[in-house]
Amino acid sequence: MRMSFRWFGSQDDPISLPYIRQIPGVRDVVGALYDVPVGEVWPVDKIAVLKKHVHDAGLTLEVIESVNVHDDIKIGLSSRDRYIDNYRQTLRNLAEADISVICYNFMPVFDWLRTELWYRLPDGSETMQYDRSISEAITPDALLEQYASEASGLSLPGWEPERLADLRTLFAKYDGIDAGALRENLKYFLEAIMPVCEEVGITMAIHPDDPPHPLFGLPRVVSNRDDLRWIVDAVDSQNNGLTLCTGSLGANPANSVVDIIGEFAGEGRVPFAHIRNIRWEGEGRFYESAHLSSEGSLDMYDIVRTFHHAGFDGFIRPDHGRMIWGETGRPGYGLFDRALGASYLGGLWEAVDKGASA
Ligand SMILES: [Mn+2]
Repeated sequence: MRMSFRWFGSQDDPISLPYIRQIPGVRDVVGALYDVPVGEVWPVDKIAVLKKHVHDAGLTLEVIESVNVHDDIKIGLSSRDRYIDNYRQTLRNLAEADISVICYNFMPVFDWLRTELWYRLPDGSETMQYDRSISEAITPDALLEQYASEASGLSLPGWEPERLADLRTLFAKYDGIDAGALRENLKYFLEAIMPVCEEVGITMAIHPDDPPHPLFGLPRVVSNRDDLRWIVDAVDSQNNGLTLCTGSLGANPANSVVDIIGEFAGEGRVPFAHIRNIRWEGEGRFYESAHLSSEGSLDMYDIVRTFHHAGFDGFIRPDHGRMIWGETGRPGYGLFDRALGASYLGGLWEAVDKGASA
């Protein structure tokens, strides 16, 4: 297991690499280029600069999160082939910098979604919360406005204003795209990029839908065990893998996160894991809790143990954290609570590891 930490780059992350270097057990940074428009090729020189920044701080960069997939690919428009060509070139360019894992998602229009970015917990910390009844009543435009005014001036990953500038046009393009069509478009994309992945040694790791259900009438096809099974079987290559995000899958109590880990990590199809906890608050409601089992609804010991038993040797990162100790910044991505999460997960791993060999 390699413990990693997400970083948004020197331009846009209030947290510096030297701070990340001081988190016990963390040696790997999960990074991305944020100034390349979705669908364009990531330039070799920009990747090299990112890599150098990370290395100069005494850290390594092998995981990219995310190389986003252009909506034309998800919709299956004829323009997709050009974007797929670009994606293939990006893969080659990243492989030149020894990148081995790429996290991506196939959610139409929106990435993750929360209805409250600063939900106050009884201990005074703030965290993100989701309430399905609110998401079903709000318009995407209103949500976008809420995020823009509440995100402390920092961009939110997956909610890039330029990409979402013309939401109505984007929504119209998805007209007639149901779950079946979206799935076939995912398969088309994977079949087109897998030969390059196999050639250059990159494993793709699809991130589950967050939250794991359809939104705004748009389909979602990465929400549960059967969806993951379909994806893994649709293109049966070891380079076609999953980002096992416990908080995303776990938001639906019907998903047995532990069983899903056992199944897919056991088959060696999980190169990357986001491990975080959530607290169910009733039908369609949850908030992102501190990582400890006692703070949320997921059993983190059971989760880590299942990864260990499956022989997991990929990358892990604490996912989102609460905002604590007066820290401000990008919701979910403060330093303190994620560092606590990394320490806690590292401790669980050591305990399981030593127990297994005792
Ligand atoms: Mn995640």
